[in-house]
Amino acid sequence: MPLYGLLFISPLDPLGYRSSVAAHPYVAELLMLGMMSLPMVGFMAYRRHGIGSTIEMVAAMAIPSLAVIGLTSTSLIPWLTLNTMSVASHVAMLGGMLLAVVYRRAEYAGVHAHGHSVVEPA
Ligand SMILES: [Cu+2]
Repeated sequence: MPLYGLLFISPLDPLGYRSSVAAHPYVAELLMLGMMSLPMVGFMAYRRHGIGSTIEMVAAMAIPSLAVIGLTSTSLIPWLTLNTMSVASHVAMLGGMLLAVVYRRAEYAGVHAHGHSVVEPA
């Protein structure tokens, strides 16, 4: 998110990118999803999680977020508007991540036994 935010304050294009994403909120939300997924891939690699777990975590972020974006575009839910889409998308994303962690709690909780070097007590 911080890197994504930097896109909005480029001295080379102080208004161009900001105004173009403001005009295309769905594209902006999809870009946000990408810009939050990439660091997650890096973090999962840093934590030595496998490619399967990484794909699962990114899916857990993306699927709820994409569902919110899709639902927003249908106008089926009165409170889900372009004004609330981003917050709802992030809440859904957090919920998806939480579900993934709870579902794989043995992998995410406690001692990592899948590649991390664990410091043994002296
Ligand atoms: Cu975000």
